[in-house]
Amino acid sequence: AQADIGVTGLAVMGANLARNFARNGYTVALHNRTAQKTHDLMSAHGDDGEFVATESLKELVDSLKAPRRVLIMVKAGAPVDAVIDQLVDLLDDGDIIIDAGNSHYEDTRRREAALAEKGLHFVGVGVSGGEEGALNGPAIMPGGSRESYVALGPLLESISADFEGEPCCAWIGPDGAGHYVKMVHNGIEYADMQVIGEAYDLLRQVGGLEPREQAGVFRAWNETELASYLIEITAEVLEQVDAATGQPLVDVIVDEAGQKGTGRWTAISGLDVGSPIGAIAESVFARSLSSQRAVRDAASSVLVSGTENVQIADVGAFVEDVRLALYASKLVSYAQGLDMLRAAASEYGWPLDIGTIASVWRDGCIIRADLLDDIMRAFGGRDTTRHPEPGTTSADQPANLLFAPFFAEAIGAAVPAWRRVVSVASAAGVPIPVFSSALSYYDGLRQERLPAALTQGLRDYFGAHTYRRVDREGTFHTLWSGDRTEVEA
Ligand code: NBP
Repeated sequence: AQADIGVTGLAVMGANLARNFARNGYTVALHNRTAQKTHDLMSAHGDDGEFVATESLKELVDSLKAPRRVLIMVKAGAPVDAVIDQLVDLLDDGDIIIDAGNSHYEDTRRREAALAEKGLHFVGVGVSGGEEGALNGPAIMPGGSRESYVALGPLLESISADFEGEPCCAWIGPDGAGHYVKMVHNGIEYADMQVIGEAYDLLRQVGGLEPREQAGVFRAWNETELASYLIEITAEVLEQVDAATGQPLVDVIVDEAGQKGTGRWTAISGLDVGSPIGAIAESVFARSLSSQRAVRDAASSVLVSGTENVQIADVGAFVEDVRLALYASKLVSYAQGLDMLRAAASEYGWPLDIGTIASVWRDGCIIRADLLDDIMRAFGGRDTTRHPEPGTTSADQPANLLFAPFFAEAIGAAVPAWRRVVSVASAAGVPIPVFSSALSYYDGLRQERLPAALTQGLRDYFGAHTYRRVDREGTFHTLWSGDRTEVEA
């Protein structure tokens, strides 16, 4: 036995991760259900490093050093269970099964518990960065036991992206924590893309800027605090001209956004853990709305616009307002995603450290951005030994990203522009679900009194759900159908 790690599932992601391990000096055993993929990988990239090609899972397992580390990279769902079932009988106590696909965290929790009973470590690992990241350095979010990280962490850290010498990989927390954090990363990614879309739509419909001009705008924005991978590639996409028609490519792409499910999972989990992640949920809904082609076609002939004729006197000033609205909305979606992590930590008993999680997202993943370094700092920096009580933050960490002095000031400076943009968009009839819901979240947070008081009154009226008072301890009910006096409940 000479291989350091085995990889089973050699479609694009598995093949690239295997090559990444080999290029970093590890001997990698290879396996795929259909052996042809293994042969193809060997003939195309066999000289990337040391590989051991195998034809069966038994052969794969037999080629591994102890504790054996087998990384599964097959289609999420039933295929993962099918591979685990075959591996269980081949492995020994203390061996490690790694699932690096996009599995749902509840599946990971279930698998981890079942395999722990058999003496095996099961590590659900979130991997972000697409095909290219897998090959050259993704962001890696491993869950599972801390013990398993001792044997596995060094391998993962050596293949991850690094940000100024620090690996974009750290132990996240037990059982499903790694896959959960990856899921929330994707939820934030949905919101990041939606706010970019809203900015583009406003610059086009209200500002009158064509895609090619906007490519320059986004390129300039990439030199500001918005600097990020997604802003950078927005410029590339907007600049692209369709060879067949000579039109901007964006104008010939059907305007129905697809989704593979991680945004939906994030929204569902946000509801489950009671975290107000409106900006993220709205970005999922925006994709769903876009895909309702028949309804949209019907609506456009039935629903009037009621818009005002909006004149933009100073396009340059408008562009800057939109930039600030984008930045503020983006901060809110990060604040919501991180708040959701805290709520989930409490729900599932995970000692999640937000500073360390932000550090992992600084490079390699799709949401990589200069902003994440600032977020990491706001949460006390990267400290892989800091494991706050589940659901809490340590003393040096803010209760909400927006309360950190750096971000309170940044969002405060953007608020006037943000309000102008939301007003203009509303008057012009341009849909901005995330810009506007993020602003409402901001205002909801800072409001001294919310209409929730009236909600409580209504709940007490129709359902005797009781309410608390601002001036006295206790729980109260008004006898609505009687003499309307108040009683202590
Ligand atoms: P796919 O998700 O397309 O899965 C194909 C692989 O699964 C092949 O190796 C296939 O073997 C294997 N497989 C299937 Br399907 N059913 C199997 C079964 N019952 N038993 C054993 N093997 C089975 O591959 P991918 O696009 O490389 O993605 C892998 C994972 O990584 C997924 O969870 C995905 O969501 C995640 N991910 C993908 C990206 C991305 O950018 N593509 C990024 C991040 C994460 P075969 O060759 O014999 O059919």
